[in-house]
Amino acid sequence: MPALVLLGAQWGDEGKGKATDLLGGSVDYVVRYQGGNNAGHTVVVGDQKYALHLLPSGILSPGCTPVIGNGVVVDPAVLLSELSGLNERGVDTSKLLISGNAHLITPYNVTVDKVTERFLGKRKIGTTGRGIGPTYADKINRVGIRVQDLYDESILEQKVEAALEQKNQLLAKVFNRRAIESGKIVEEMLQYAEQIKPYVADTTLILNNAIDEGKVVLFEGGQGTLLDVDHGTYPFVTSSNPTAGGACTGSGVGPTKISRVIGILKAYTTRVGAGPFPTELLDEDGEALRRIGGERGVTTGRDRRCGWFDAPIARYATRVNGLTDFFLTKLDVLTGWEQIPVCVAYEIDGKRVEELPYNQSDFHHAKPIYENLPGWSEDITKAKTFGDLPKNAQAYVKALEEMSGAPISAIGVGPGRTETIEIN
Ligand code: 2SA
Ligand code: GDP
Ligand code: MG
Repeated sequence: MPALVLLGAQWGDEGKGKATDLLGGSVDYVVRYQGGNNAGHTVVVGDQKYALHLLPSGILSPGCTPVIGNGVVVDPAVLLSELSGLNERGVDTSKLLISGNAHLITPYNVTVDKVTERFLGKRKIGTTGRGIGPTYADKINRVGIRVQDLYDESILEQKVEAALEQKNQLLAKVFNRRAIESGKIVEEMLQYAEQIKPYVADTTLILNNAIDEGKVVLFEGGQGTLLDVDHGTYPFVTSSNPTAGGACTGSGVGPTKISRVIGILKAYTTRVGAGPFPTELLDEDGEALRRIGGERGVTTGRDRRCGWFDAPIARYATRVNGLTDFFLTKLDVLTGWEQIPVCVAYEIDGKRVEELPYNQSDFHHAKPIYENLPGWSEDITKAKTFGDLPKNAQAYVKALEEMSGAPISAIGVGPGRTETIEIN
């Protein structure tokens, strides 16, 4: 198994951090390939809880080399504070590698993110306000600042000036804000340069060499399939590619090296931020899922929107990612419901539709068609094998597997490392 991808099958927060950590002991490298510190990945080890935003979850596995790939956007201040926070808790972070080609989130990117959201008002995306979209916009506009630019002051100055020229006009004319001084930005970015230097590397070369030597590389996605800028619910998406193809472009490892793509799938559905969500529950069931599942943003602290499982979304994730298998998470959260509705298809303008519609308006109008599956009331958090689960819980898992189009190879029954059922 040279390389595998682990990614979110829904709108993020499916439990990718826990799943990555679970595999961390058997892989040599864990690579973030997109996104930045908008991600919030929770890992619970014994009585310790870690919330990772930018660093790969593999950083908590001692034998594993964590890598920030070229496709990631890096806020240097956040990077350094996350590293020192982990060091204070005794975690060794010295093996970290950061691609010199990764783009840097600058203070003006954060400003533009926040100002744009305010300007959009009711039509806002509900971003995390971490500067993610504007940094990727600069990358595509070819006015981005990369990690390697920190090590050539005159290049850094020229690039920051170029990036600010248009922005300052926009800030002044449209948003009525003061111009941002390039000198101050350069000064701030240079402060971080020396501290980051030991980690900077040609990560593409290192990862390809590692794979050639038989090492195992795990690509850890941030956010989820429906937040993908190409395949998600555009424009209510993040600005990168969490889907499987992003692992290749975001790391410089070719698709022929990847033999397994695992979709992390929550036993119900959640979403943070704005945008369509057919199975969303605005009643006491939604409130109960949020409370029992602890559904609150790990980065922004926002309440997550909650709803029942949506099978067309799972099938879509199987398709666009070429999933080989699923890890089903948070099954324990559903304990106690007499009946559990599952969305099997949509009704759109009076017609039954089996698959996720590509048309944005159709998805906005999609009404879920539910099938009720019988629930269970027994505590399942101590279950170690599939056979330990109550019959109705087994049937729920089997039904989801059938509807989703790929086998379920693990089931989460609690947040802890050991609260997982592996299925061979
Ligand atoms: P951005 O900041 O430009 O990426 O926001 C664009 C949309 O992407 C959503 N998004 C997320 N959705 C779920 N989880 C994310 N990470 C945090 C978490 C979120 C948090 O683990 O809980 O703390 O709020 C994440 N990151 C981005 C975002 O809500 C917008 O809809
Ligand atoms: P990620 O962004 O996909 O890594 O997920 P988050 O960390 O944002 O949110 C998932 C939450 O669910 C975290 O609080 C995890 O500790 C928790 N979690 C993960 N798997 C399970 C599970 O199987 N059961 C329960 N109850 N909690 C889980
Ligand atoms: Mg999260």
